[in-house]
Amino acid sequence: MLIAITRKVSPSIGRCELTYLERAPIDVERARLQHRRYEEALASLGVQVRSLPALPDLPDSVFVEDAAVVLDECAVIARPGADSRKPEVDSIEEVLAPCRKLYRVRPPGSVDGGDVLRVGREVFIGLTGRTNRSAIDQMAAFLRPHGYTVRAIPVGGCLHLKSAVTQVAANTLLINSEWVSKSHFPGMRFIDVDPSEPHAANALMIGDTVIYQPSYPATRKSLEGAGIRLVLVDESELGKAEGALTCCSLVFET
Ligand code: CIR
Repeated sequence: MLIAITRKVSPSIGRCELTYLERAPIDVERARLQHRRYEEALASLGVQVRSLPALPDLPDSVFVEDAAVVLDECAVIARPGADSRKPEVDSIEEVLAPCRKLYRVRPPGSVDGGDVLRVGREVFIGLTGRTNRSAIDQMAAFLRPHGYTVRAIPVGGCLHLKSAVTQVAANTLLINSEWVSKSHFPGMRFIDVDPSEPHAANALMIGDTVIYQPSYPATRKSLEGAGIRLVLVDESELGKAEGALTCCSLVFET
């Protein structure tokens, strides 16, 4: 059975980290409502949702994906690149401790879970403003004994690797190749985001269904044309905090 860890939207979300977006007012109630719909979409797909309480002092803590990387055999507690986000890992570590053997990224390493894309036994990790070589080397050492190959992937123009590429079906990646090169993913099939929708590459695959945002109709057509079943969830309010779909949960097998 799949479990999804989520966290309620912090009342301080308006003070979130921003890298590529100008600050715009965030309607906290609307963000909460959209986030509840996201949790309901996960539940409708048979996922058991464990929704953690909001952390008022940690503006970005709704984006639980960045605090850890959970694999079948173990989990890595991340060390987020933004200082304001480093304390987010403590409560996630508590939640994961009974579920997995844990590894921890140590200084000078920093990594956001949003930079980590697992496809089968390959773990692709974006080199970004948040994630550095030291963390990638540490993760390679943790994961190699479990049979994973870790690859460092240059990313440019967006916050995280998974802003640029996510998995949407077996062997199939949804990609914005302006931000990450297809050459790093040999043997994969690709669906390109529509050029008018650069932010459209972040999708959350749950089994054979993909949770996707309604705000990218052109890319959505390509996904549907490829026979991919979509469940639409609007997370546009959290989009103002540079969040998307994968970042709002940690999904793993119980
Ligand atoms: C940040 O800049 O860290 C947050 N405002 C957004 C994080 C989004 N996380 C993700 O895509 N994995």
